[in-house]
Amino acid sequence: MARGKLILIEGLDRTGKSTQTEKLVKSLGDNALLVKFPERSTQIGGLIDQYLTNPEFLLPDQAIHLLFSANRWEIAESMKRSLLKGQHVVMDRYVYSGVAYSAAKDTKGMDLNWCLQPDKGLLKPDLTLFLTNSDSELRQGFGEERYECTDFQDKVRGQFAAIFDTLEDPDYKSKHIKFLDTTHKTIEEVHQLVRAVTSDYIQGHADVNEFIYF
Ligand code: NYM
Ligand code: MG
Repeated sequence: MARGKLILIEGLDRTGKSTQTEKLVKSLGDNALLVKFPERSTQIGGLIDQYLTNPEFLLPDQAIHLLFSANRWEIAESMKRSLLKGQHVVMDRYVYSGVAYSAAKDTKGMDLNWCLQPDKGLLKPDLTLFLTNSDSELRQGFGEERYECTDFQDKVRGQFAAIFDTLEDPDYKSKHIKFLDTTHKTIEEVHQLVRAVTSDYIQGHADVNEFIYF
């Protein structure tokens, strides 16, 4: 039986990832599963949630980085089992967020390469949809969590660009990563785009069964 595809929707805060991952999973029907990172319901996820929501809960930048990665490793095996059963797995954030948000802190030694190492060996997405949006109202109205402010988001944007321009393999990038500009588009218009790109990919790669790894 053909394995399912690992599909990732990535981007900065407030670019519509959660809305779009939910809509995509629904449109794929019974055969798809939604996985959101960080997955806050596990033990490690509980620590991550405290770090994000409580400004007094302090951790060294290296430690929280490793917890975000460990949170992916916690779920890695069950994701692989679902894919092997033929289910598509749609993720809301994954390794690229892990690397970009941590590297944006400018902590000594935590460059892109350092940040990627703990995720080495995780499954690589078959298809990444990277959502960008330059609607000016998105620059206001961030939530209350750590990282949710304009200055830091600008730094994260720079790190995402550096990942895709210098860290990621150009051949992988051209085949497996699509950039979708959602500026001035409605939720439904973005969904139609996301759906079209995803269905094309699934149909065009129906017979590819080997996995790719970071
Ligand atoms: N985040 C997310 C990281 O810093 N590293 C990671 O590995 C992941 C998966 O968590 N501002 C950050 C980005 C977000 C925050 O995610 C919470 P969300 O999708 O806003 O709930
Ligand atoms: Mg958020």
